[in-house]
Amino acid sequence: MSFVEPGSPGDLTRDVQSGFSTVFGRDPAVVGRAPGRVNLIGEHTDYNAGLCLPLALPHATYAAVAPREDDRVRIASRQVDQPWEGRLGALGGDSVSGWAAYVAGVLWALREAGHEVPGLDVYVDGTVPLGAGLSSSAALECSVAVAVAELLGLQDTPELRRDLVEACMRAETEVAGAPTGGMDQTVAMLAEAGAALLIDFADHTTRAVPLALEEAGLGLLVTDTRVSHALVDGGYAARRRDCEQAASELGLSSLRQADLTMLDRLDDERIRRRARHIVTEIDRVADTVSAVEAGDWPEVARHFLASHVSMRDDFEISCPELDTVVQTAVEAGALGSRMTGGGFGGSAISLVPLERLDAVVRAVDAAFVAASFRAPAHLRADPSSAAGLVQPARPTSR
Ligand code: GAF
Repeated sequence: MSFVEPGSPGDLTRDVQSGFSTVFGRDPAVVGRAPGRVNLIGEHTDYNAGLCLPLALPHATYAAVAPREDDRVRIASRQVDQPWEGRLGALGGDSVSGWAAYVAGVLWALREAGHEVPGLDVYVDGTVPLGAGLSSSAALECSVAVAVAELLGLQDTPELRRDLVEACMRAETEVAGAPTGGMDQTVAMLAEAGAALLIDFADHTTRAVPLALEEAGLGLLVTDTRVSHALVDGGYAARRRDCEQAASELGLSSLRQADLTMLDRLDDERIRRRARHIVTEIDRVADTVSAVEAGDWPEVARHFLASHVSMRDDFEISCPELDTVVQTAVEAGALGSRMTGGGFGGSAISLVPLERLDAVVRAVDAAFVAASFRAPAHLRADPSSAAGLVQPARPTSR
């Protein structure tokens, strides 16, 4: 059974440092690390002032950074051939697009927040699968944010972490152009190892929900369908617009205030279904937290399946590959399974008895061969810790 491995933090730190040195001909001053995420439940609820329950993956992005004497910014990555180079003043403009916009956007947002970000060299590397719906973008933003915060001498406090979440969200929505809701950046900056993070987007409060998976003989299996998902494509924004239309027709500031009976007032059948997904999904998050805290894993699994059906039928963001993972995983012994993340491809998450992990992976692989789908990739989602530094800043020759 082969999984996409998270890699050892020591090796990855050395790799990103040596990649930086090869590209820029000097040592980095600091290395930041930020995890990818998988969401247990609560999809498209963040921009509806709702609840969600993500966790940090052990897979992470590493950003090696050093300040420069001038006002230039150079951004390079081991995963992407084309480096980006420009001036500090160009960071928020049209000159930066694609992956580099997530990095440039963070620097721009920190400057907008009043920080004196200097010219920088940035090199990134890591093990978060790209385009798999596992928040490689937020991991990239947050790894850069923690590294630059250290260079700026900012103290690592809960307030700073909230400010960095804000900066990373602005990078994503205003510079990269992905109209996302904030779940990914919040969990990357605030997750706790061994727990999922309950986020309430009505007031932006968070609470760690410990996941006693091992004790229950369970594991979380993430299956990347390798159907590439991109949040800058139109589907995500269209769902967001439908939700905003529903709230506005109901005279509410967000669908968090809606209940199922109100939805009959929505004339358009599609808009009604979109709203029904959000209203029922928010309830499922609350019920899942209760079930996790009661150790009632079969109940958690029932919510997984109901969530998947809601996303497939009401929100219409699943695809044949995701539906195949969910159905096959359950037939092969998973307690529950659901698509996770923004949808239109990406990954599914399955709650699996440890002794059935092998069988579930094999069954999904075989089902993909039978359906002539591209081979999927699998990874173990052991709940991990939030973004941080992996190397303390040290003086550099500026
Ligand atoms: C993506 C977005 F970035 C998040 O904000 C969230 O809306 C998620 O899709 C769906 O739950 O990851």
